[in-house]
Amino acid sequence: MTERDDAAPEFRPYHHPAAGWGAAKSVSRFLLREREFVDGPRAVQRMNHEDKGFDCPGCAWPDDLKGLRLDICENGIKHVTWEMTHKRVGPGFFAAHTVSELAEWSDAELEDQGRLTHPMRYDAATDTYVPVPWCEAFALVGERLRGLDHPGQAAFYTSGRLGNEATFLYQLMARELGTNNLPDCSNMCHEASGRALTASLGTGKGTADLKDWETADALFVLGVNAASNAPRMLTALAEAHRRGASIVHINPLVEAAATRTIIPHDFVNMALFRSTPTSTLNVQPRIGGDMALVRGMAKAVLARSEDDPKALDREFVERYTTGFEEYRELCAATPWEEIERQSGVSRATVERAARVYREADRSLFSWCLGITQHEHGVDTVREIVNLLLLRGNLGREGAGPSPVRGHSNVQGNRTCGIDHRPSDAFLDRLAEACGIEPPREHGLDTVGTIRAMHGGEVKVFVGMGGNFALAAPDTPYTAEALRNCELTVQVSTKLNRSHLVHGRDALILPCLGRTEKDVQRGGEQATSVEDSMSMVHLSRGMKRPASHLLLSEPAIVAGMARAALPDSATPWESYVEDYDRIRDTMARALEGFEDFNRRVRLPLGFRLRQPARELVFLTPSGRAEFSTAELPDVVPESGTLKLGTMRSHDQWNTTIYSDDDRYRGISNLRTLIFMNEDDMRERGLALFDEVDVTSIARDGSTRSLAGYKAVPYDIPKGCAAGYMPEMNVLCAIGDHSTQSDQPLMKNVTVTVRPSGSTDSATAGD
Ligand SMILES: Nc1nc2c(c(=O)[nH]1)N[C@H]1C(S)=C(S)[C@@H](COP(=O)(O)OP(=O)(O)OC[C@H]3O[C@@H](n4cnc5c(=O)[nH]c(N)nc54)[C@H](O)[C@@H]3O)O[C@H]1N2
Ligand SMILES: Nc1nc2c(c(=O)[nH]1)N[C@H]1C(S)=C(S)[C@@H](COP(=O)(O)OP(=O)(O)OC[C@H]3O[C@@H](n4cnc5c(=O)[nH]c(N)nc54)[C@H](O)[C@@H]3O)O[C@H]1N2
Ligand SMILES: [Mo]
Repeated sequence: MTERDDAAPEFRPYHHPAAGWGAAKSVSRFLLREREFVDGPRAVQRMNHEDKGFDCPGCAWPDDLKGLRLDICENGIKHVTWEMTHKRVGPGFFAAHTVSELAEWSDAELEDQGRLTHPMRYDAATDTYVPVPWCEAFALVGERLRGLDHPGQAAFYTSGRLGNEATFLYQLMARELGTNNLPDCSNMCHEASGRALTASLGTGKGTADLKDWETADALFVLGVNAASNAPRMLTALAEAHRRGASIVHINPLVEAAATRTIIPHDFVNMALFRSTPTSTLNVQPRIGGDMALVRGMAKAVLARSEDDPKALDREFVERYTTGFEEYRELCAATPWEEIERQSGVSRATVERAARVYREADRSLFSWCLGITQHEHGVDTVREIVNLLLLRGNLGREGAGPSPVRGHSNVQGNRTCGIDHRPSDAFLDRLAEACGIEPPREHGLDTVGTIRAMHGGEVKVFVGMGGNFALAAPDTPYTAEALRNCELTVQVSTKLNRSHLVHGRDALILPCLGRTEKDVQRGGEQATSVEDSMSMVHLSRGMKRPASHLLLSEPAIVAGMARAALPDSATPWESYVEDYDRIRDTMARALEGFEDFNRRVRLPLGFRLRQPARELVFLTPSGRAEFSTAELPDVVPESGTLKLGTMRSHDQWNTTIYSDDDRYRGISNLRTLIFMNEDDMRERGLALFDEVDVTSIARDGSTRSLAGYKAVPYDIPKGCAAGYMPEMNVLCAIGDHSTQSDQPLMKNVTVTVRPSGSTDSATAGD
């Protein structure tokens, strides 16, 4: 990024297919910059390869079931290369720069320093980080944790990279200490999906797998920017199109995946510039309008079923579901005018989408943050399930719900115990398998932890990966919260903002990345991960570690645990010597992990059982449950817009690779706001005019970003979009869903006015 700082911003709408040569060019530029021409391509060949390679640390899209094809993507390559950079940030660097000085650097510059090499401790006298031996670092963590009045004064954050074995040890440590304060990144992404699917179907995960993607007659993709954030989905979409399936994209923006693609590994098509369409219908609801849209589709299906019995799968509904009559009445009682107004989509278009659904024998629904990061995220996912149930699109091939998860192992983290609201059944089994007495009281999630740190109730914060200071909402409030801690510990691979926004004491603990060899006393180790579709398989690094001082994540957890729990009967040391021993305990403690060590070594690993997939519903009624929530009011008030914060093509959450967003036609600019042309005209704005964006929180408080550039975009009137994490400043800490506690990152009420103007003169309508 630094090299392009002075370049002028550009906006040139993108008319090429997604992936293909544009992606290839971007990758080679990136490899060159990271000086990885030798190792990068070799590593990439080892990625996602049956049991011999490592799992791509990028997104959670599953590996090709055939296991033969190199199914990789531009952003996965960037992500791996980012970890394997030759640059290093060691004690010399920290000695040369005070923390106050580093705080002035941009986030991209911080990460660009390379891999962390030494454990470091903050020294207040010199305002620098100084090297600290591992044993002293662990001793400090142990001392502070033991010194707390009660274990609830500590919180243990997880970013979704962490392998299953380290995850299991981490939650075990927290629970042995006596707390369920296990905030994680899924509190910000798919908490709503988990809660909705549990309520409706009794399983918190999707039921579809890649085979289902390959056999569905209709694919519905809601609120995902697939070409950037799950690029391997492009292959599934293009193949679906080739075999004649319908593909409906539901998104306020027409993203690149909703047009055409050149499948990255399809070399013949790459050579001939031959692209495949990836969409048959694009529907652009207003931000937050999806629930009304899905309700409308259900209404249309039900109306049709009065003349056409085939429109509804009555047998399925009667046999496996409950609450159908109430839902049918609710749909009938929801007027079309309300559906049109709340969705922002005409009745004709809703009916068109409904017809695609009705005419398909097998339908699959996929979604991501565009659906979940709303007040009514849970209700919307349940509404999607309602629609699926109407036609028995569950428990059979080619059908079902398929949420696209974010971080590569975020789903595995939850499976292996990162849950601030664990069930009694989970805790009972953990207690039995590990001989501990876990706490029963629910713990704090991400927003709860920030508030508790701010209020002084949480004093020790441990971040297992991630970049909490930037990823969390309300950046200045979160910074105050972290600074209020007695001790912050960040287990990281690269320097980031969370190292500079720290507690009175602070540690940076550098760990091995997923691409690196992990050698313990028992030999070379592999760790397991679970993808979006519940496949668990082994990941084995092959690169020499970035520094001989790096420890593996299981070793770091064990080091902290032994220092904090001197009387623990858990064999921490023995676990770290050989991860098979951790897996043996996991096999006893976790549902579905029986015979773990053998099954995880099968060529493609194994799939965790999904009861709902087999039409077994672990709900109170023992059936799939229809929901009957009222439609929320999502129409922006006069003068305001609804803003969704999202990722550019060239970033990985808080890691920014460049200031470009290729598929949206943007170069050299991140401080922008995409707006509807009418909304711009009403405010007297032209392309790149500078604006002040002010958010209005539920409690009436306001937060502002000045000097953003307006960009006219094909987005419904009343809606706007811009980039996280810069825009997290606008997300008020109190604005989280009452259904999921997820921050409302896709639903921020804002006013936009030309920079320097006054409120009343220019606020549009
Ligand atoms: N390259 C890359 N890959 C990634 C990530 C990354 O940062 N970079 N992040 C990973 C993580 S942790 C996650 S959780 C996922 C995130 O994957 P996405 O969910 O794709 O992430 P966002 O960029 O937030 O994009 C959300 C999409 O939702 C749309 N949207 C906004 N509001 C609404 C709405 O109200 N309704 C509908 N239907 N759509 C809406 C936006 O237009 C955008 O297309 O990706 C993962 N993969
Ligand atoms: N406004 C807004 N905010 C959002 C979102 C949004 O859509 N809008 N999305 C939310 C979502 S879905 C998520 S998941 C969060 C992301 O939140 P996080 O997961 O907390 O953030 P990342 O940017 O993925 O973390 C990057 C850091 O992880 C560390 N790291 C990388 N690899 C490893 C590893 O192998 N081990 C360890 N220990 N550390 C490693 C590096 O030091 C790097 O700097 O952001 C959330 N914030
Ligand atoms: Mo995420």
